[in-house]
Amino acid sequence: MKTDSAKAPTVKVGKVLLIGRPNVGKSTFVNNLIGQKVAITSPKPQTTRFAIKALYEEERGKIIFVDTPGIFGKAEDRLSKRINTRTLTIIREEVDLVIYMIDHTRKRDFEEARVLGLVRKIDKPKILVVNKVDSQEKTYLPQYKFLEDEFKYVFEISALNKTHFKPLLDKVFELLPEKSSEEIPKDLVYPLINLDSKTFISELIREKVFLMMGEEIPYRSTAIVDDIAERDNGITYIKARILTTDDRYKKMLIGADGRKIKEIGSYARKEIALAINKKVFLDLKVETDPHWQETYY
Ligand SMILES: Nc1nc2c(ncn2[C@@H]2O[C@H](COP(=O)(O)OP(=O)(O)OP(=O)(O)O)[C@@H](O)[C@H]2O)c(=O)[nH]1
Ligand SMILES: [Mg+2]
Repeated sequence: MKTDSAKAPTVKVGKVLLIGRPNVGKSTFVNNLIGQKVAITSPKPQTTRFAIKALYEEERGKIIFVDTPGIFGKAEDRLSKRINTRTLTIIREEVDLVIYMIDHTRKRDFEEARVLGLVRKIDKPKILVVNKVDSQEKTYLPQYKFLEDEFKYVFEISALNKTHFKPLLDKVFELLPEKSSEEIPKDLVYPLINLDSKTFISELIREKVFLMMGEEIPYRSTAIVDDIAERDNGITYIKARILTTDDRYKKMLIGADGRKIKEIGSYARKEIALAINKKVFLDLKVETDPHWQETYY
């Protein structure tokens, strides 16, 4: 006689590490899979500076996606070094599955080889994801073909257009361990993301700096939220600063007649208001702080 029916129901539960070079689309994938912006994205490499853990939940189970900063081959400045070190620590954390993401529109290089070297050392089931299949740019896919011998599971997706997510997600669920509800580890029942609201808002501001400022400035700047206060009139008042290493960057961030900072502030304010579903007043200033990389990262 069957006795299975007496067993507690099980679901698939686990942590999935996303790893890849900067700019391959890791954060775009997590956001579009979860259906909400949890990690900021930009066309510039090195957008993500710390691991973001985000919960994906559906009837099959729960997955924590760990979106990591892209690993750089050469970490020249202090911030890059610190980001790399932190990412290396994160990838040593216990995970159940690894998604190694590549961008076929970029040549393989020693940076990619370094990431592959790290992936090889992780003794967990692995999935190779080729991203940006929608892209019309020149493809370097032949340079990555050899990976198909190494990775048992290969999926081609467009993180941007959300295509081919289903077969990938089916495979992720298939490979994750099955657990009864009592066995679900505590850290797998986060709220949606592991960031507090100050950090989340500062990330949204930082994203606008990445999107609206030229080459060097995003890497020499960060955003800090000092205060979030609900006023009686229903408006959420946010006091924040953009810190940058040098007076000349400060000047560029402020712009002629303060136009640039106004533009950054207005773009950020709209998105924050949308994210927290409240009216927002954003008091945003720019300050020079040559040491922010030591103080805040
Ligand atoms: N065409 C195309 N572009 C994409 C796709 N996925 C991401 N991108 C773009 O690639 C750029 C980098 O995306 P991110 O998600 O910030 O990349 P990341 O891997 O998180 O980068 P880091 O945080 O710097 O490591 C952005 O401009 C995205 O819009 C895709 O499927 N197709
Ligand atoms: Mg990212």
